[in-house]
Amino acid sequence: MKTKTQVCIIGAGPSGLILAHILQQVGIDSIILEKNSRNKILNRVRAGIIDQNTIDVLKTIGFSHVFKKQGVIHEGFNLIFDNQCHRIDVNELTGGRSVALHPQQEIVKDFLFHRESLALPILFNVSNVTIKNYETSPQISFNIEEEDYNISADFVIGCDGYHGVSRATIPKRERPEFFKDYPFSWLGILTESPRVSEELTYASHNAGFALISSRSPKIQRMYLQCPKNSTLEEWDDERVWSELELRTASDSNISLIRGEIIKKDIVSMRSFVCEKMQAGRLYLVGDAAHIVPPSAAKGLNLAVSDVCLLSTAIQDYYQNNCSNLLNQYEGEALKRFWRGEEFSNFATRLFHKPVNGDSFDIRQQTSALRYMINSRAASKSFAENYSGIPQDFYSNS
Ligand code: RFL
Ligand code: PHB
Repeated sequence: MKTKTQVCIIGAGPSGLILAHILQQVGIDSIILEKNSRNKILNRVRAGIIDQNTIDVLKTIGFSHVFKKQGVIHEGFNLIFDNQCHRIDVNELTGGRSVALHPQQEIVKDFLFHRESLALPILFNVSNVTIKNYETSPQISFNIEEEDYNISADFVIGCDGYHGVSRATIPKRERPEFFKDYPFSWLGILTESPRVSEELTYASHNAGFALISSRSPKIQRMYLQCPKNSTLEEWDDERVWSELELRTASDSNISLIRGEIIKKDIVSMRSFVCEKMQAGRLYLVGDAAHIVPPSAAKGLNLAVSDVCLLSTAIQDYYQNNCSNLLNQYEGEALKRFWRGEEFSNFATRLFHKPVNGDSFDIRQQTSALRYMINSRAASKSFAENYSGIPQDFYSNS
């Protein structure tokens, strides 16, 4: 096994795999260390929607074939409230920007298979990852099946998600962190049933939020707002379907078709940001540094935004012996992250039933939804954020 590399990447989620791919394309070598098995990472169900910025990145780095498939590009979405269905035409409102239904497992699969086809190093079932000397010359030690291993690297990149070890390596007193917990969760289901609409449907109802998304023409992904401490035992299939039907009922022809529920999970809703994204030669990327509630489908896109900034900076370091972009990484990434965080928080408040909300809160929410539907300025602003703020927005601020 190699014991030296230019970039050691912790975590084989989308951040780690896409970063390794971009680095490889510009001749920079990396090793990926992943704590889970290959099978587990290939079967992890998470994001469904990617925005225009991520679509553009995937196209640029050689994955454009995905977007030629029918039904992948979504030019808008449906929003149901007061039992009326409104279509938000994202493409028209933004002058040509869209989102894509491209499930996270497909992204992980594509990048993993590609890396394996090139026989590039990725180690699974790695435990006890420890990062030392990250200020000057990183040393990464770990175990695989009780055996000890060590790697030295020019850089170590934490792509190991919210619960990873990389962020925790930086002393807590050096990490300014911001946290917001929401007073509800999501119950997610995967069901074997046909697609009922060509685009996603978000519903804001007195009984709570619901979302109809999809994974394939035969497998649908749906979510329901549920109490924060809800357990799966409280949600038998009959209750799930009747709540989904109640919350998504409307004057449109979107009508759920019940099928077998093949997976149920509870998703926590929280916002978190660690403003220390660099410590010496250790950098944090994606969920390792920050998370958003999934209401506005932003988390993976913000991770890909970090990957782009950092890969360009690492390339500049090796090709031009210049550290300026590396030094700017944290500030640039945080500017983009806080935009996504604010929008995710906004969408969460807009769509969800306020918990313990008094009649004042509920009237404010209704007014905000009406404004979003009826004001071109408001729907334009939503569409601009949902499809991903273009990168040139950040060039002068
Ligand atoms: P990940 O995907 O968590 O990957 C981290 C990887 O690191 C590994 N790891 C370690 N490896 C080695 N040593 C350790 N000590 C390690 N600790 C952890 C893990 O096993 C894993 O393989 O982070 P990454 O790559 O930054 O990607 C972030 C995205 O996964 C996340 O932002 C999105 O899933 C968020 N999200 C969505 N984002 C979107 O842009 N669009 C969506 O439609 C969308 N839907 C969602 C979502 C997140 C959801 N949940 C479950 C919170 C829907 C849901 C329900
Ligand atoms: C999903 O398909 O999992 C999904 C889609 C849109 C969201 C959140 C999750 O806003």
